[in-house]
Amino acid sequence: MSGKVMKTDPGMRRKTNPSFLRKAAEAKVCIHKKAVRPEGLVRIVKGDGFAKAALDGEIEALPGMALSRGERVILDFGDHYVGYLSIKLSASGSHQDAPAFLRLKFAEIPQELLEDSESYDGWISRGWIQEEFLHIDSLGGWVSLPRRYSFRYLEVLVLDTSEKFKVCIEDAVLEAVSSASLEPRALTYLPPALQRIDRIALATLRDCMQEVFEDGPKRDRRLWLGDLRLAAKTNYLTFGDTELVKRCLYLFAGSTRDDGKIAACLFTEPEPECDDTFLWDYSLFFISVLHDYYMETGDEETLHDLWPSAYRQLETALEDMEDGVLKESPEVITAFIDWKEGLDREGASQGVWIYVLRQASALASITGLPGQADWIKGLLDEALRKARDVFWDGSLCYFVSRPSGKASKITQAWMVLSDAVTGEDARSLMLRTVDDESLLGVMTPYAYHTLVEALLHASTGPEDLLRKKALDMILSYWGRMAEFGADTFWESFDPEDPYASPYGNMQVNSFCHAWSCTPSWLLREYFPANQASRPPSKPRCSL
Ligand code: RAM
Repeated sequence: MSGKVMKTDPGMRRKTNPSFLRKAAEAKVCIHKKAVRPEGLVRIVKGDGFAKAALDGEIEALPGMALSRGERVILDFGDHYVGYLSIKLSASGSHQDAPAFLRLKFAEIPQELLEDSESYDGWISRGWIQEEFLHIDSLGGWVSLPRRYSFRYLEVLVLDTSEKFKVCIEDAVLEAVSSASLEPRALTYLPPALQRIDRIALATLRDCMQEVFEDGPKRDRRLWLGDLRLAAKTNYLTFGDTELVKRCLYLFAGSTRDDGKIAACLFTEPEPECDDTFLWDYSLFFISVLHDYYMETGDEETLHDLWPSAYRQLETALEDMEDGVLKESPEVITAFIDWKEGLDREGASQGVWIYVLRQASALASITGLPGQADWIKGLLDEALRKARDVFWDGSLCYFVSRPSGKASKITQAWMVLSDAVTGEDARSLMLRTVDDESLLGVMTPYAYHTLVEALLHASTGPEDLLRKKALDMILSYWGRMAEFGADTFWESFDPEDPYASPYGNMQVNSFCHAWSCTPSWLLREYFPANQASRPPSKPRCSL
């Protein structure tokens, strides 16, 4: 973690647009429910990297097990799910003469069950740790927990009974929830390792698709714009739920700062309300999500409704810029880009700016007022000029960032993705970038995605080495998480340091995080069954 915190504006005034919030409510999606029962009993085994779960008994044995003080059992639900748990308990022995005192711990990955929440020392709330302490005065019947959990493993630890009775778990059932309805087609033509990655990526997105695209159903359980952009793109090619994207767009435009600036994230409970955290790139990505949604659906009404909100993001972005370039603050994270320690964000932000200006330009030509398209064109010309003049270092042959003057992989990737550099220049830049360990690397799947997409975007044809490099990165990064036993992909993962956390302690990491579902998009988009029928890479704005 960089020591910097995200920019917040606690004193801000909010503005709501009731008509947009009404449209968000009308687009409300259907939550599908499925009853899931545990499949087996497991124990957690330490090993290289993360701990693993090993079979420890048949599930049929569970009701016959009588647990006394200090005893525990771990139920394995067979896959990662999000939902509500009910557990049927009874007492064995004499009449229950004291409360049964239980600890229930829910884990997305086995490693979480080895961590001690008492030792938690991270900088975000320990309240995210999925752990409950229950006093049950009268055992005998179902106990339903009110909270929604995101997990595969449930550990029940008996903290205390009495000398006279023990606790039995007769049954457990999870009501799993998701708004994803389709079963996306499997990529059976790909090698098994990639098919496995695709399956895990789909499960990740499925479990993040709730009433909105949540960033992670364990944490933060809310709608973040940067995550939404990637989840929505992946969803178009898989679950195909365009209503859910529309709902999220109207929510963001329906609750903003009073000057129309869109926040980095939004809460939906008890009422939709934007957060007071602002990330320069995330606000701009509202334009990107609207652009992609319109390209996917051709939904004129939504475009016309939301274009003014999108356009406003360009105007407010300028407040954090100086001389055509984002001005990064030494104290706060103005643009997110990645969690990578030591990252200067100005260079990559210039790429984001160009990327979004191109999409805004496309939308303005359809729906903008007179003068808007010209204004955007002026900004784009200036942004491209500044990319060269301010950030290109001809002696290093890389885009460098300020203030350190260092080059990072993510800066090259965003410059390529935005077509600030094109053709053979982009290709050779990405070829050098991918293997040059002197460049600052990336940390999150969010940033790994950007690198892989840039490799694919710069590739010139089916046989291009860049495509192989992109696949290698998918296999070595997402594939490594799979080897570590991931059922869904994680928020943060450093193959060199699997325990690293942006929050100072991995107990609060999310192990099902929407921004890491993108292999399902990249594989479908760039490696379709019939390669020859597809262009090597998509033009940015295909209007
Ligand atoms: C974290 C979450 C979220 C991300 C922000 C920037 O709080 O992981 O997904 O978008 O950071």
